[in-house]
Amino acid sequence: PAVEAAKRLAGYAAVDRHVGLDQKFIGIGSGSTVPYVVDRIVAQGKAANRDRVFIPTGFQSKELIIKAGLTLGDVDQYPDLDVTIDGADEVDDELNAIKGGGACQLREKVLAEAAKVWIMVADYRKNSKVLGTTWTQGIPIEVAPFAYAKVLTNLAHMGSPSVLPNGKPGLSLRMGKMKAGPVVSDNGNFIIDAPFPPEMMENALELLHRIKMLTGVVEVGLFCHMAKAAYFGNEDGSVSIRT
Ligand code: DER
Repeated sequence: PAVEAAKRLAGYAAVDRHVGLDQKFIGIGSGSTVPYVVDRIVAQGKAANRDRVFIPTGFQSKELIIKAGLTLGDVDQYPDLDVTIDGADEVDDELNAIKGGGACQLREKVLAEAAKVWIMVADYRKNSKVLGTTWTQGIPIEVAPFAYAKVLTNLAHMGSPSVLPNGKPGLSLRMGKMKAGPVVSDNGNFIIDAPFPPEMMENALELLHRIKMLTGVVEVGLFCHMAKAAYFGNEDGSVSIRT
């Protein structure tokens, strides 16, 4: 309940600050925090939402918009957004983020770049200094299925460990839980989770560029120098805002 309350705090605060009547074209991200963003937008009332269009970052986000009775749009029709609000798996003190826990990072990054303002919302667990401190599962990387084995090998050569210091699996192809075989993204690709040691995560932008250049990589779950602000709900009912 403390985490849910914190997610709600972050979602509400971000909407109150960044979704006004001037914001018509709004990107909605993925995960368990953005439903509070949508709730807060719906609470602004029918008149406020009548002329707005909401663009999703994937299946879950699309369903959220439809169920909320908001107008659904596509990034093809609305390539320039006023604001996109999305969750994050971890955020460092320079507003770099690990994203892709929900395997939606390709469309999320497209909508992040399409927006004049990109905002992250998260509970206190995601508020970090160096990426990889709290989100230890690794950087989610969307890869073309044909190339996944080669990309795994290249990531291992780059220094991604197959076993974490705590003994848990490290570098790996993300497997389905209630589905035999690997997770398949909304774009029909696989996801590799690649942890890296702290000294490599400290330079997230350099790591992003090195990973993105590997043949077969479609998109990397590192969002560097993109966010205008991150809103963290705290256990004590306060909200921390990093800009
Ligand atoms: O995949 C993502 O990047 C999503 O935004 C998600 O992982 C955010 O996490 P949340 O469910 O804690 O909001």
